[in-house]
Amino acid sequence: MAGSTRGFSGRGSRDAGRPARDPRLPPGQYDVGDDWPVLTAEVTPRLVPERWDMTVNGLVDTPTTWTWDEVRQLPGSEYHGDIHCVTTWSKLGTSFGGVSVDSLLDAAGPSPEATHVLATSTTGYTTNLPLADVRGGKAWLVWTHEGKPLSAEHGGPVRLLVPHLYFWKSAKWVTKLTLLNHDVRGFWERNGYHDLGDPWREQRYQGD
Ligand SMILES: Nc1nc2c(c(=O)[nH]1)N[C@H]1C(S)=C(S)[C@@H](COP(=O)(O)O)O[C@H]1N2
Ligand SMILES: [Mo]
Repeated sequence: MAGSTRGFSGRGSRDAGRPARDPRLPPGQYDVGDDWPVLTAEVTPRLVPERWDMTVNGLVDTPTTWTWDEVRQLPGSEYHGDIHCVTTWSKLGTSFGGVSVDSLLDAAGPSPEATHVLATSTTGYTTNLPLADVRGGKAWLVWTHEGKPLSAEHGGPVRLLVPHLYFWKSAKWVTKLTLLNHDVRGFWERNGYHDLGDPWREQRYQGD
């Protein structure tokens, strides 16, 4: 086989010489590079970690609250991968450290009828998720980014991270997950954003 066609197989000549689109980018997204934009609908709260806590309540066997010290004693878990904001930036190959949401749910014990989660921030920001989308290693509570403490602008001391969905689902300054037997729209979902928000299906707005 002729070696000269290497890299061009299956592409029209129109694409010859253009860099290939990174396959990690969902449709309609661009690579923001080393930047990390801040997108916040409210004033950034300055939280003292020692006074922050995390509650899992609603349809669970044992409603549970963890202090900052207690949450850091749960088994550590990291995410290495990409994040995607609905405003079309994606940040590729980044990393976060914290705990899996599974650890919290395992302790609280979701009731069989629980189907959805409403995440609430200390600021009152809310976002809704199917329970299945925060279980099975798909969601984290994180307090480090690339090895350093998460800044207040990006949700520190602790934010939710649900990287397989658009980033508005990753509530900054998260303090509560409430398990429900129905879906209740959060802040952006009431303002027209999609209830699920899968970037690979471009679920940006209600009806997408
Ligand atoms: N509490 C809270 N969480 C939030 C938001 C917010 O306004 N308040 N914005 C959401 C949106 S729209 C996005 S894209 C990401 C932005 O996170 P970043 O500022 O760390 O990039 O946080 C999400 N979590
Ligand atoms: Mo966003």
